[in-house]
Amino acid sequence: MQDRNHVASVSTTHQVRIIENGLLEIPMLQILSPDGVIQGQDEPTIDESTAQRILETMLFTRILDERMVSAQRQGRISFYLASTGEEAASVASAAAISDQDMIMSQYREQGALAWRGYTPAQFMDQMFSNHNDPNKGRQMPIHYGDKPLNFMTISSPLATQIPQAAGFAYGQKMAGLDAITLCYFGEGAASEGDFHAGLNMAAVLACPVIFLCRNNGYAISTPAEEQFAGDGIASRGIGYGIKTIRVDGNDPLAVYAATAHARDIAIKHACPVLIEAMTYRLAAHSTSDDPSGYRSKKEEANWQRKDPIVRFTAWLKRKGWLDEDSLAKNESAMRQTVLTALKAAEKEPINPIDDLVTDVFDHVPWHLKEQITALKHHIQKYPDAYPKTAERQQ
Ligand SMILES: Cc1ncc(C[n+]2csc(CCOP(=O)(O)OP(=O)(O)O)c2C)c(N)n1
Repeated sequence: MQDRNHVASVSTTHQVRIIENGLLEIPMLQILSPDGVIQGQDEPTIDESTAQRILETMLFTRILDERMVSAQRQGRISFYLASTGEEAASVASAAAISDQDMIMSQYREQGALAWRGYTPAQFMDQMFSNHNDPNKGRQMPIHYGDKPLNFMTISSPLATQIPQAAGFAYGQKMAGLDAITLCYFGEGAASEGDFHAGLNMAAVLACPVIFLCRNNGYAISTPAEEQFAGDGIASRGIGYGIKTIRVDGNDPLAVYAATAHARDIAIKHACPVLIEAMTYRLAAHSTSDDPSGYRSKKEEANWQRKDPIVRFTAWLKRKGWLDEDSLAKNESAMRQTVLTALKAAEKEPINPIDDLVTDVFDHVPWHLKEQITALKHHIQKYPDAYPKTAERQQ
């Protein structure tokens, strides 16, 4: 009987050898240059209507983000998180999988949800926490979720979706489904223990899950270099025995190609794949953040030149797949649709305050009853501190 080696393979050396960063080169897949020119020889395999829809969805996401950051500044919603500059990482990856696949995201992947067909009204109802919000107003703005669209509800604690995605994908495999789970997260979330537990579980149990890390350089104000010393997040995938791709996250064609390839592998070999999408958070972390305190305008300008929407528009024009007049009309129609949906959602009543604690537990426990009574007294005492819609419900 042969000895077990406990590792993939063992070669022997007779000198002390240190294995360190840089020994394994992890290249970054890029198909479009920042000015929208195809790199390499192969024309990407993407059809015209998919390419046009990717551009439209990226544009919609940017318009939605701009509008909602303003809405927060005007005091109409409490909080917002923009994905400006990172639209390709979410939209082009969602475009490359099947609508039957599950998506478990962090909070900056509204582009993937827009791709799936979440409507402007649905976005707004959630953000205004009105009575149409399936979360019944219990979540902060941007914590979307939609069962029919196979989009798991977003939760704030970082990285919880990573082991959940491994488990969900394991279930898909056990059920014999031709489906995978696409799990998004940031490089900051990859510092959580859940990232390591989730990746190891997915590798050992051979779960058909794509882990897509948006490495946008910052976890709020903490730059990536203060967060880890290894070669990004890709090197960790290899460490866990997971097939790994590093991709230019601002190149929609590269993200699309990498994700489509990853999905094929995940289904064919029933295994996880890690994609590290190199991108940049052009936006502030959230409406509660001011990046001028921790990064330079010059750095931001460098990345503005790599804008995925500008890059993709240039390629579509070159390809003859873009009608500029209809794009301009489309853009103004999108602005109008977003604004109309916003105005409609803010007029809708919110749910009764009691919804905060009902249909969470079978029976409302005593401590939640006490809290809801105290809250109602507080609202009665300080009515001006609460939204008018809340007053109407009292
Ligand atoms: C467990 C946990 N710790 C800390 C936070 C606070 N927090 C919210 S977002 C964030 C940064 C996450 O950065 P990253 O994962 O890189 O995503 P990005 O915001 O850059 O898209 C932190 C620390 C949290 N939500 N959950």
